[in-house]
Amino acid sequence: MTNREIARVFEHIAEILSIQAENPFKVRAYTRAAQTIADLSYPLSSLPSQAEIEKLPGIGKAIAQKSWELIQTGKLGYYEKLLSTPHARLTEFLRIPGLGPKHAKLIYDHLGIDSVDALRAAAERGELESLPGMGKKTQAKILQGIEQALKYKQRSSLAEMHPRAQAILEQLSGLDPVEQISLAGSLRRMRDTVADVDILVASDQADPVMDAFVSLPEVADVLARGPTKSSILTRDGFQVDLRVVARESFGAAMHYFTGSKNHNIRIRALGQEAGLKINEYGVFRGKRRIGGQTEEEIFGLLGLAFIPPELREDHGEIEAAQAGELPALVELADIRGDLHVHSRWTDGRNSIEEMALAARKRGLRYIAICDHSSALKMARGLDRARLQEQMREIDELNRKIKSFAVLKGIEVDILADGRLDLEDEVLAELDVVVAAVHSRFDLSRAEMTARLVKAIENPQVNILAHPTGRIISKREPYPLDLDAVMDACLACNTFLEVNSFPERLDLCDIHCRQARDRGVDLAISTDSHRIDHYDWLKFGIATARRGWIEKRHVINALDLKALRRKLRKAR
Ligand code: DGT
Ligand code: CA
Repeated sequence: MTNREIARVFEHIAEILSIQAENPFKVRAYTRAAQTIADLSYPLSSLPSQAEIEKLPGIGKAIAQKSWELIQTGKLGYYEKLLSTPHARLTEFLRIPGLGPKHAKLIYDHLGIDSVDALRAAAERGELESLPGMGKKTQAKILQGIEQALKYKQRSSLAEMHPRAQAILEQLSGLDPVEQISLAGSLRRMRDTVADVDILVASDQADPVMDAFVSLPEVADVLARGPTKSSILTRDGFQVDLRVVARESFGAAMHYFTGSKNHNIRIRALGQEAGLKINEYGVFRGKRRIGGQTEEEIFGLLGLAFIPPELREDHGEIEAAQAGELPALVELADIRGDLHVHSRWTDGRNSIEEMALAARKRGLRYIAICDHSSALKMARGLDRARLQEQMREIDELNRKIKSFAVLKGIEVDILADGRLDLEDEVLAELDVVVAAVHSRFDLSRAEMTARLVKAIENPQVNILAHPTGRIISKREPYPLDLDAVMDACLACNTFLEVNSFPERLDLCDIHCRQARDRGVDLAISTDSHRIDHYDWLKFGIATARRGWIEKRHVINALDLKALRRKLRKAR
């Protein structure tokens, strides 16, 4: 069974248990285990024993035992028993916004409804409104939730959504009654994919803000227009939720609606231990409100330093904050150069000079021109002769251009057997060698690992580009023993890339964290094919920040002299 399949079993168990109103701690244990397993970089089934599974974070004995049973037999007795209850079918209802486990069970218990189609029909006939504790309003909300769930099952990429959200934010921030405004939700945490856009406004006049929001030019459909919350559907098909709160609650609402949910649950529990109630309105001791205007205040009342949004996943950030050991995350301004840039010589749109000047204008001090090698025929990859011609152009440019350096590089293809697409003595003339896989994604895990390790061990190679080959929502990472890859990097002083290309973000956040833990340094690169692609650097930075990466882990945060030293040592 794959990690995904195992994680799915545990997620489903958690959902069934929540509908059965089981102990919330038990439900959460399964959710956490599912998350841990889904995020692993190697197959759970490669672990030799139940005891090894139990060592994973967030997996206790009972779940380790169930994992082992699944791996050994492909089945799980406990799960099969749950599946035979009617509640297993009701988990479909949890995909409907506004419909929680309690209502799911209530609807089933009273009406015997166990499918979304039947639920929709019942809601349309008005049969839900008479159920205890429901009413017309809830019924309408469920109906709307069903429409929504059917329309938008997919998540969009961060890079696709971020600029659109920003555009909406800018239009609203100009309004008079808007005192403060911010993105919230997964977009503020800079997750690589997001389901919707969450925006938060502080204002004492919600009405005009809501009016402006639902009449934005982007709006295709108004899903809800309320005094504190409105939702729209944009023309390009994504949902934006706007919440307006009082200024004194802005920090509390920001914290709550930024999430993640798992992080919030932990923070609320910490509050409880300290005798405090923390919700989206503020921090309360008994009836008395003692904070909530800023997020800093909330963390402060718990004795914690400010936790950057990118870290709020309950992946250890709360423990780190308690110990005073939060990482000093890398920032956009730390970056000195870009070590993966294309030009018109292959599939880029701009000349080397244009790429250089645009980078300098953005405050960078160097770029490495890394065009493709000849194996990549689609991109008119460079052979030895053209590469040498390109190197002469770069020499000339460097004589001309001031306070900036263009490094000679290549994005050399890694052939199926791990050899490179250019001879070592050609590569030796370059400043930076970036190696990448662009073909034969079908190798086995062992073959792919050996292929990459061989490239990493080549003394000419400095950086492994987009190491896992994933294309967000389109192509899974190829099977790979990333631990072995990282060990090879460490042994040979080779670095891993965080590719900022919107569909890649590869390494991903979790793999960045793994690199940090293993001591492998990173290059955060844009892979720009035209000058405006430099904008993508912020997504690479965000990905690295989500992986707890600090400036000291990033080789292109070094100035040119230190970078050259670092690279020379590697070659
Ligand atoms: P998404 O939309 O799936 O990309 O991810 P988020 O994190 O933006 O999730 P969303 O939009 O459903 O909710 C925004 C935030 O609101 C979420 O990160 C945390 C908070 N939140 C939502 N539902 C709950 C909840 O049931 N409990 C708690 N503690 N927080 C919640
Ligand atoms: Ca969201």
